[in-house]
Amino acid sequence: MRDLKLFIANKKYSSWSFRPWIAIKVKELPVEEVFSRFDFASGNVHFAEFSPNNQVPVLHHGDLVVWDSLAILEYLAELFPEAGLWPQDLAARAKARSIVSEMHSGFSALRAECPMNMSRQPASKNVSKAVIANVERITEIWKECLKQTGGPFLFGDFSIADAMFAPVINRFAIYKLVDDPVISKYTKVMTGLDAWKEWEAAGKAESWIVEQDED
Ligand SMILES: N[C@@H](CCC(=O)N[C@@H](CS)C(=O)NCC(=O)O)C(=O)O
Repeated sequence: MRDLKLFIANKKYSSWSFRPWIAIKVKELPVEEVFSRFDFASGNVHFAEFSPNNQVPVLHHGDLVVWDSLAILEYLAELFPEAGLWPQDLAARAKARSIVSEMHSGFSALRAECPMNMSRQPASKNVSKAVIANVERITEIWKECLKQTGGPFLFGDFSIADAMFAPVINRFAIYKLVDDPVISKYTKVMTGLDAWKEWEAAGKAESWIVEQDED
């Protein structure tokens, strides 16, 4: 497979980039990474060189351009069916798509108040009731999936569901939002992945600061 390029931004902060990136690494897909750092002062105008909506992530496959993290993951799942990006079982796949869609279209309070940040030292923070409700709902989803499948990932093997929730693992940890043994175990599984360690180390090594993602 030639000419597959994933355009991403800062590993410290870019939660949307992290989703397809971690799936590509875990499944060892032949996709080249192209890094382009944030420049919010300019409105990230340089993203227009490769992105139709001025955002990352974006996947280029030859002349084809696919944007939006979930659309990219769906395309990769079709391009590499043997990778098992979605669960094999029809009912499990439907459930995985349901929770992925809930993540993609929801939890805005958590995303706005608690940005992903690979360098933040874990410390609790005052959050709104809306964030607490988001955290409770995500905890409920994860616990139900892990109970039903037995883990170690949400649907047994690593899938798009784990990739889509990966930034939430970081948010829960750095803002100390959950204290639950099942969530701790799942967090250890995710943060123990070589792919996770590689992304985190690269994020920590970045010196650029995005003020609105720091507190
Ligand atoms: N729904 C989109 C969101 C993409 C998005 O918000 N990306 C952020 C980076 S994590 C971005 O490019 N921000 C730059 C900007 O909006 O100027 C997705 O899933 O890919």
